[in-house]
Amino acid sequence: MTVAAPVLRHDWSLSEIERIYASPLPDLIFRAQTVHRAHHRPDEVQGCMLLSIKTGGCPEDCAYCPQSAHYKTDVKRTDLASLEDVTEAATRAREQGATRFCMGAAWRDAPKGAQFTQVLDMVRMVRGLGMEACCTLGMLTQDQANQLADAGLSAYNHNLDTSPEFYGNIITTRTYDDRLNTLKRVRDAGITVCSGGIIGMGENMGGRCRMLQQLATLDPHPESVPVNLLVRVEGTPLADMKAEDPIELVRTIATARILMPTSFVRLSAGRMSLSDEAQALCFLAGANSVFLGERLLTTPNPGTTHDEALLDRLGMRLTTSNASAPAHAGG
Ligand code: SAM
Ligand code: DTB
Ligand code: SF4
Repeated sequence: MTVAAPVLRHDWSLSEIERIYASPLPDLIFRAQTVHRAHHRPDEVQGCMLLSIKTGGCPEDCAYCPQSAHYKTDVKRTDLASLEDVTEAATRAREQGATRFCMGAAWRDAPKGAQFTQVLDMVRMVRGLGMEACCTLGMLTQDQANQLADAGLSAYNHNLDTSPEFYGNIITTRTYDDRLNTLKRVRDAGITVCSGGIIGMGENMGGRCRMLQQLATLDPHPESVPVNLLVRVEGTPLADMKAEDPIELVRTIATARILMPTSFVRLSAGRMSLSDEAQALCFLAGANSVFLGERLLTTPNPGTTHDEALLDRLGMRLTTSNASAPAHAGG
């Protein structure tokens, strides 16, 4: 359900965002719910399924990431998966209720040549199954973005991850501007943008608001905004971070919902460390998508049986219709 011509703002100031974020929780949730209900069905969440199509050995040094070659983690490196294996996984995902299938690869940038052609084939296959297709392959050239668009890619995931000021504490092998440039290429190719970040990496409230400001001042807004709670993986520099207060996740989601009313806000990584009640609060705050299945890319996720039971308890359900790509202009 969408409402005609929503008023979307792209000029949010940091102080405005901080005021929203820090408002009393009942006020914050009320405002987020009001915005949410004007643009989305409050009892539905989209189910997305993730598959790691090329795992580990990544040359980037993202401090949170178990797939970085800079850190010694339990992740086993793999080559690019075969089209056959990915077709099987996508078919299973659809059977489990997913309407979006996301393929992730641990690359600094998308490769040229045969491997890229193979990814294009995967995109066509997923679209052929009637699901939205999303990829996250690292940085793209304009030509690669255009080819992905031609293959029918619905969305490209490329997260800003954190605020521009905090970014250097987390990643040194590429810049914030590199990220923004890829997002621009994706947008120019006509692919919808999926971009969000991670909370719980030691940033403060101002940092979270600055990240949200970066996302909400993109014009159009990203159609999809994944909010990840750091999964603290043994061997990564952030393994011993103190656990983030789930209420901060709820506040981040509610603020994202208020700033970007028509976007999908995705409750992404980190659900294994959230109670069902905390997840319910995230839905009240305007999250309208989750990843299904027992695995994200390399780390565990609650799994479909648990999620079905949770949604059932909440009187909610997975979205069954598949808008082949979000119909609304997004932002
Ligand atoms: N290599 C590509 C890239 O960085 O864009 C795609 C894959 S990367 C794993 C996709 C996103 O997953 C990252 O941008 C980050 O936001 C998220 N992510 C990775 N490890 C995570 C962790 N331990 N906890 C939470 N989110 C994580
Ligand atoms: C996103 O923002 N979160 C997903 C998806 N985009 C690709 C990935 C989460 C990965 C969590 C760590 C792992 O499982 O390796
Ligand atoms: Fe590589 Fe992406 Fe992990 Fe960074 S987040 S190390 S770019 S796979």
